[in-house]
Amino acid sequence: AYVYRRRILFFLKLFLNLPLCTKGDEVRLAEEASRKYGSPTPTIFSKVIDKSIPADIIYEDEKCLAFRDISPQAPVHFLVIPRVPIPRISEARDDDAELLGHLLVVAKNVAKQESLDEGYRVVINDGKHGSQSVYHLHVHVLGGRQMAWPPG
Ligand code: DGP
Repeated sequence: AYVYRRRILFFLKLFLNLPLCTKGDEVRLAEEASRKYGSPTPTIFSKVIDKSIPADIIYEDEKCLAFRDISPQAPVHFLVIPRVPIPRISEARDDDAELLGHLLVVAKNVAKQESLDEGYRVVINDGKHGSQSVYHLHVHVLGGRQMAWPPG
């Protein structure tokens, strides 16, 4: 009965929890992720890259991918990630400059492809205080509504 209950909880978490994340959950996820940082376990984004889990990929090239965020915070919300698993922006090396520039160029091009003609926001969360929850560098692009400032 215990194993059965664990399995039910696992599937509930898998199919219900993730898409229903609240802001509080994001902070909790970030705290959990920051504790795990340094683990050799590939992140969920490695699985997006190797296509072992489904994602709505809207652009890809030899260096990066763009795909829609599973928990969109705006009418348009996509992520741009490098294929190489840099855990976070603060861990990028100075000689990653070309790759980092490429991610921004792709963010700009995909925003145009998504018709974000009125503007959009580009965000990189870093570490616990930045509420980073997935330790594979990603650039958020959010648009399709008026953004507020300052962010929470
Ligand atoms: P951050 O808090 O900056 O680490 O943002 C991580 C984002 O990644 C968050 O907005 C939700 C999104 N995300 C997490 N897991 C998945 C997934 O499996 N697929 C997709 N498409 N997005 C995901």
